[in-house]
Amino acid sequence: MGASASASRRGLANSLFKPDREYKILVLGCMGSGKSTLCRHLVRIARGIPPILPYYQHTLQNNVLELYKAIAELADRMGIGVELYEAMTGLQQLIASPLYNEILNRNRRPELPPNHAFFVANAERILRRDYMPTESDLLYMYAMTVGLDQQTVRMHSAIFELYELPGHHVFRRKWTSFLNYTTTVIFCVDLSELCMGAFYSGHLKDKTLSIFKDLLNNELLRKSSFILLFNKKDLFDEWSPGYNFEQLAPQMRSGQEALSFYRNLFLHLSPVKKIYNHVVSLIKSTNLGGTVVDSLTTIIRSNKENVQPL
Ligand SMILES: Nc1nc2c(ncn2[C@@H]2O[C@H](COP(=O)(O)OP(=O)(O)OP(=O)(O)O)[C@@H](O)[C@H]2O)c(=O)[nH]1
Ligand SMILES: [Mg+2]
Repeated sequence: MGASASASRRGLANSLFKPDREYKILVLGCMGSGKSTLCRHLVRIARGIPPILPYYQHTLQNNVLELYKAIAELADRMGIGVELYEAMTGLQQLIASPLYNEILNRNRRPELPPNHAFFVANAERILRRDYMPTESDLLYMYAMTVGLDQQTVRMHSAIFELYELPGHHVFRRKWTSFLNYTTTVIFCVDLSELCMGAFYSGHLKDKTLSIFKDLLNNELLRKSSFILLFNKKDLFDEWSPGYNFEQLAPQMRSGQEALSFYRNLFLHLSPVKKIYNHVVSLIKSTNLGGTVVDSLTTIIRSNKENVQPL
């Protein structure tokens, strides 16, 4: 986005937000759908200063070690390369062996941790003793959120209380306690799920849609507005070619058709509420937090009377 566009957005937002008003934003979605990644984007935009990078060193190194374990276990389950990996002493040999490629060739990517390709490519650098994370490394990092993650950010003279609630099903049972006085729910949907068997017949079946439906129907969120972020478009684009989407609905011929169909299922859940929505890749494009800020601005402008400050 150019300087003048962001300046005009800032001007618009400044005229809409009352300086001393606070807005409660709840970031929800299934486990791993991108909630923390989004919050980091928003905080980065709002504060304008880089995160404290050394703080994330061990999490990223742990992501590499988790990957090592996952490759070895998956290879074991697939009955390949057992001898190979037993004879190996470290991650680099494991990755350099034909084993990882064989897993990819047999299309078992969804069973590995998210963004394994990034961690495979950068394993050596990340495991170095003097490793210092970069800001772009942080985009690929995964640490399950436990409990409540809350940050206060000031954007355009409005104060946002940003709450991320964890997506794991054990924690989802507690979401209800946090719904009151919510201005806006930002709900993240992981599009890569559409290319996983479990989405059609396993534990992911009807899950994300029904969670979102329950939120829409929740009395505590009656006055809240909703932003849907269909995230991980990059992974979807990588995995969807050749995938059989007829499992989703008959005559789905391409990934694009499947994505539109799935998106409409969400958007048609509420005939009355306008649901703002974006298809994004939180790790590939810049200014994605800005996309969300634009929607928040529009919501607050169009619902000035209805949207509740805290
Ligand atoms: N490829 C890709 N990966 C993404 C994208 N957005 C997030 N991720 C990755 O997905 C993983 C999970 O992201 P998080 O933001 O931690 O997910 P979360 O929703 O906070 O997960 P929980 O806290 O466990 O509920 C991380 O490894 C991110 O790097 C995206 O657009 N594309
Ligand atoms: Mg999280």
